[in-house]
Amino acid sequence: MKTFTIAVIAGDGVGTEVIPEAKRVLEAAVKKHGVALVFEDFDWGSDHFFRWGRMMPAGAIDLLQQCDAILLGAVGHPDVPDHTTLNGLLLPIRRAFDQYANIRPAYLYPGVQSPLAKAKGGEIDFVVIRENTEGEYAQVGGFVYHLQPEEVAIQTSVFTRRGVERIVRFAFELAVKRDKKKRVTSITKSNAQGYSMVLWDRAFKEVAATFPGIETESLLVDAAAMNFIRRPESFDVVVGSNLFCDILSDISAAVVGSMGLAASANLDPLRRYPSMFEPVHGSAPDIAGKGIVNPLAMILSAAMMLEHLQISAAARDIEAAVAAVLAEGKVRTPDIGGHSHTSAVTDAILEKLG
Ligand code: GGG
Repeated sequence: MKTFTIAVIAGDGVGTEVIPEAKRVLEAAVKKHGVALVFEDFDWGSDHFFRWGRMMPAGAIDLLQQCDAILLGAVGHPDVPDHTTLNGLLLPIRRAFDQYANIRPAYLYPGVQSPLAKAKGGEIDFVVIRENTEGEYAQVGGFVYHLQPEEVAIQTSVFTRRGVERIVRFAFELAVKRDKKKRVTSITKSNAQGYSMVLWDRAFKEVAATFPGIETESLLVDAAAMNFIRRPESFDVVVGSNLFCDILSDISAAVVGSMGLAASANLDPLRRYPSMFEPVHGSAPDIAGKGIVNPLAMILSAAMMLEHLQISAAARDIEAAVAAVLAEGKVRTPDIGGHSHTSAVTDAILEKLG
């Protein structure tokens, strides 16, 4: 029997609630396909920070590197600054394993109500591809006159030709593979960011020329934000920088019904290192501990992990089970208009998986 080792970082807040649900579903899904998963749990996150002064131990990356993939719940705690939690755990993992492609699907499941009155199930179906290792998240900068009245903060974005070309090429290859609208939309703000985003636009044009069968569109990020709401059905693959696509993928998640349905994959497309799979949502301290968090973003992220590990039949089984439960509409958490508890949603998925 083929066995995969999965590193599991539940993290903070609702992360600790959705991870056990994803494990239950994964175990049931792979069993039918002659595959075994061994979960290695790491208790890293804000509690680790309170005890040891760091979000994860010094040797964390070496431990993760031995695994086939990483499942992450959420990071963030009201008593720890957000830049500490993010720079202490999530961002170093993305960079250490060169997980340069962050894939964030936006699909309006039949049975889920979009806040957009005219949107019908199945009609919104696109993927946001976020550059995941550089750009505005490069952490280059510093303070001058730190904490003094005349304080200065400098934050520099880093856009490399290699980094832009590879993410844009990834987006085009995905548009070919999806075989849907065959359209790639590039997001920049080159009227204001006259160096980095101009480099992006040039690289986009050059890569696009090598994919003659794919239609292209270039939007400024403000126009993209508007069009995600005005004409979401027109998008197929959307590619943009680290910060822009982080923001836009919150809009796309809202448009397809809930952040609680938004899955994501942090991929090393070259498969040199483990890739990481996490819901787009954070630790959600406002609902943490109430047993009402929607587990489906985590469960769908776990399905993306199975797809990446080439256990595709099991991934498809999970996606079909999620679609069936959402279409029936009997069991759902409050974020999508229901009254069910987190574990009841997982139970319904397990029932569909048989
Ligand atoms: N699911 C992991 C998590 O907690 N994400 C929330 C977050 O703040 N992510 C930052 C980012 O993806 O840039």
